[in-house]
Amino acid sequence: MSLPSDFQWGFATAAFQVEGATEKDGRGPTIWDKFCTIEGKIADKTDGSVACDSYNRTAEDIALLKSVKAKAYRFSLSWARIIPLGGRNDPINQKGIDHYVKFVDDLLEAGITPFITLLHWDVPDGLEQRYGGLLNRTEFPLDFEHYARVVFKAIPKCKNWITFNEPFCSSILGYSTGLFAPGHTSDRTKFPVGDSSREPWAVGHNILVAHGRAVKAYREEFKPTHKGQIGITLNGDWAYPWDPEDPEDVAAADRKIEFAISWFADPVYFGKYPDSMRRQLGDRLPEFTPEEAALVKGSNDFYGMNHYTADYIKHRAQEAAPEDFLGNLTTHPTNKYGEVIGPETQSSWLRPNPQGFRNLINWLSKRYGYPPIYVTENGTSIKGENDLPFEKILDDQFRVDYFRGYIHAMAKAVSEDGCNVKGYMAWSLMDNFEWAEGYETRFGVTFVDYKNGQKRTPKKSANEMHKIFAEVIASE
Ligand code: PNW
Repeated sequence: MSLPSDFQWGFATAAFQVEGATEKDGRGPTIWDKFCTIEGKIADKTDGSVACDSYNRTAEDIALLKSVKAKAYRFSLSWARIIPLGGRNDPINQKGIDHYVKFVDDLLEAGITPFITLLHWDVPDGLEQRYGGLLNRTEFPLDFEHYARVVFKAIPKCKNWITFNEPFCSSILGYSTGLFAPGHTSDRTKFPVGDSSREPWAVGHNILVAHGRAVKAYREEFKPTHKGQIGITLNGDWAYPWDPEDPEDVAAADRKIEFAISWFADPVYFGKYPDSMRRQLGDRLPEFTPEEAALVKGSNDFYGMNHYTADYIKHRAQEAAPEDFLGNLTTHPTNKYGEVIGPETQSSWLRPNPQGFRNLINWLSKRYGYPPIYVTENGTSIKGENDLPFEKILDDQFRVDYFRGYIHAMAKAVSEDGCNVKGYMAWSLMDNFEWAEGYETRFGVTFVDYKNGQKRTPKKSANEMHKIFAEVIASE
C-alpha cells in the first residue's frame, strides 16, 4: 500500500466539452463556438452546442460521481457565462455565477471535493474581437485577473484552483498547427493565417503573466481567509531517446520535455525560460520584464500534471525552421530496435506507456524540488471504440488496464521514489466533445449516447476505478 489515506482521486471534464447550452442564461460566444463553424476544422462537423448537456444535468452528473465513489471532481468554468464579453469593464452575468455556486454547493453536499479550472481553452470571443485575445500582452492578463477575482469572491468554498489548462496546447495548437481555436497557422493553404514563428511564444508568455496576476490576487485577497491552493496545469509526455547509446538523442529527449513543459514550468519555479529555448528561439521568445518575472516566479502552490503518453525522440542535425516548435528533433512511436512504445489508440498522438508516467513524475520532482503534484488528467481513447456495439463499448478492458498500469506506476513514484503526488483525476468522467476530433473519439469512463438524449451509462472502467485505488491506498 503506497498512497496516503488523504489521497484525492476522481474524474475531470471541461466546460466546452460537456456543458452544451451555449446560448442559455446569457452565455456569450467563445473562440471555440466560432472555430467549430469554420469548414474542415472539426472531424465530424459537430460543435459544443449540446455536447453532454451537463449544464442542465448537474444533479445527474453528481449522482454519477457518487455512484463511482469519486472523492474529487475537476471541471472548468465557462468565462463567457460569468462575463459574457470577457473584459474587466463588461457586465457580469449573475445567472452564470449562480449556476456554478450551486454546483459547488451540491458537490460538497455529496462529499465531493471540487477542483476548478478557470480557463480550459474557451476564451470569450468578445476578447478575441476586441484585441486579439491571448495575443494581447497588456489587456489579456488584466481581464483574466479580473475574471479570476470575480470567481474567487463568488466561490469561497472551493479550495483547489487551476488557472489555465495546458498552455502548450493553447499556444501551439491554437497559433502554430491551427488544429485548435482560434486556428492561426503559417500554412498558407489553411485559414486563418497567422505568424507561427512568433505568435505561439507570445501567447505562452501572456498566459504565464495572466496566471501570475490571478495567483497574486488569490494569495493577497482570498487565500488568507479561504485557505485554498492554486496552480497551473501543464501537459507533457515522457520522452525516451530513439537510440539510448547516442548522446545526441539522449540530450534531444531531455530538450523535448523542456520545450513542452519547462517552457512554462521554469518561469513558474525559476522566473526564466529554459536556456535551450532561448538558444533556439532568440528574440522570438519574449523576455520577462522584472515586474512580470516577479509575478510568475513562485506562482504555484502545486503542480497540475496532465499526462497521457510517451514518445521516442531522435536528434535532428538540420537547423530548425521558425515554426518547429520542438526544435531540432523528431518524435517516433518506435525506437532504433523497432520496439513500439505502446499499443495504438483512437488518438494518433496517444500510446500507453505507464513506465513513462513514473519517469516523468521523477523528472519533474527532481527539477522543481519535489513540489506537491496533482495529476489533473490521465486517460485513454480506444481504437475503434465508437464503432463497437453498445455492450462491447461498456466492456472497456483496454481502458481499465491503462488506468491500472498508470495508477500503479504513480503509486511507485510516491512510495519508492519519494515523489509528492497528492491527487489524481482521470480523463474523463464521460465521453465528450473531443475538440477537433468531435464526438467520434471517446475518453469517458461513462458512455454518452448522443443519439438518445445524451443518456449516460457507466463503462466497466467507471466501476473499476475505486478498486484500482483500493490496491494502492491503505485505507480504501
Ligand atoms: C487534453 N495532443 O488535451 C485536454 O486537456 C482535454 O481537454 C482533452 O480532451 C484530453 O487531453 C484528451 O485529448 C490534449 O495532441 C489534446 O498531444 C491534444 C493533445 C494533448 C492533450
